[in-house]
Amino acid sequence: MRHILHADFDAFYASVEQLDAPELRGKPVVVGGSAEGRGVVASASYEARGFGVRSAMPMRTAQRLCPEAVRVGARFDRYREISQRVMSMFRDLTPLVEPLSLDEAYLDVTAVATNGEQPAMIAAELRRRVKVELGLTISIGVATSKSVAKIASDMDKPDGLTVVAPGDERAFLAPLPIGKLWGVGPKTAERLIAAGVETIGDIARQDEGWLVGMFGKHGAQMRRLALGEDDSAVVARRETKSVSAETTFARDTGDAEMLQEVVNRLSQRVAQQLRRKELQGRTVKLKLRLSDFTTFTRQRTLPHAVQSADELSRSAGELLRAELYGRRRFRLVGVGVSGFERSEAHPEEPRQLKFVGFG
Ligand code: TTP
Ligand code: MG
Repeated sequence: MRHILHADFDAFYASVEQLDAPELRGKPVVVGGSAEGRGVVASASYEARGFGVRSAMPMRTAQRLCPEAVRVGARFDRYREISQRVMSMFRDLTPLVEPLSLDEAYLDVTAVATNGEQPAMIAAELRRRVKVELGLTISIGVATSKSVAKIASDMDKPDGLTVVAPGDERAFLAPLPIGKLWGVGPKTAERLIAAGVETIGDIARQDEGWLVGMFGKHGAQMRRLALGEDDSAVVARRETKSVSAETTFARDTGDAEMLQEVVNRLSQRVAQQLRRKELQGRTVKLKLRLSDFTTFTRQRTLPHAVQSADELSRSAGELLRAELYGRRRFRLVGVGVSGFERSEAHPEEPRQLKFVGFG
């Protein structure tokens, strides 16, 4: 049996703003772009939620619902810094930490619990430590699986702790609306409700064949989750510190044109990874290995963060040209980027459920 925690900061961006500006504490605060700029609410303090303000709502609507709300622009560097600190607190407890976003992670504390500590106590102590050391509240769900822990962490927000004891999973889930179940989006929910299935308990009671008939393989999975059966593992992931690509030549070369072409190709590969991880970096690195196996790197830090293959190959190309002298021949070339800032093409758009920058 596993013991899993799902931890999620309360009103993360808004709480960080209230932490850094004490005059905002106790007040309705919304983080996001301005109404004039057609901004969207990224995070709303619980005071603002009392007025009906929610994430992903147009800022204009938020201001209509709560005219006295204070709007603050997002400060991603600060959120990232706090995120790194909380993730490292999690890792003090267990290496099995799976971040889902800046403010949310699964922790597998099975080994810690085997040493005699109750999972509920582990969670309570973690919440205390976050409050004392970061000045922020985090809600935690404790359960024997990821999916139940995630639902549990949301039950008693803000500043909540919900423990689902082993064996209680099915009873805990039964009264909850189907939309809480992982994988039940609005469309699936609509079809289920039309068939009279409204709670997770209703799903658990259905015949598996009926669910499979409606939703295929996904229907069987839905039923298992509704019964509290989920044996998916917590997959430890660390923050990406750098992204790189390199290649070793079949034959050493000193040909400037060919080397630049290789740099271009590697830059494309790196740029693709950066895009996928939504990262951009300020430090561009070129790695070189000579025929005699001497290996060294040259790097430069740019005034602004880059992501595109063009910008990468230009910078790496300049570093390369400075190394092409004499009869030097190369065995290996690599291109890398570090010094990340998260690329925020559309920072205020509703975020997807993924942990950008980790993995
Ligand atoms: P959430 O954990 O979903 O929201 P929250 O922490 O603000 O509030 P709570 O957990 O107490 O319900 O998301 C974490 C952060 O991610 C949030 O503070 C801002 C950002 N975010 C967006 O930028 N857009 C969104 O649509 C959502 C949901 C979150
Ligand atoms: Mg949160």
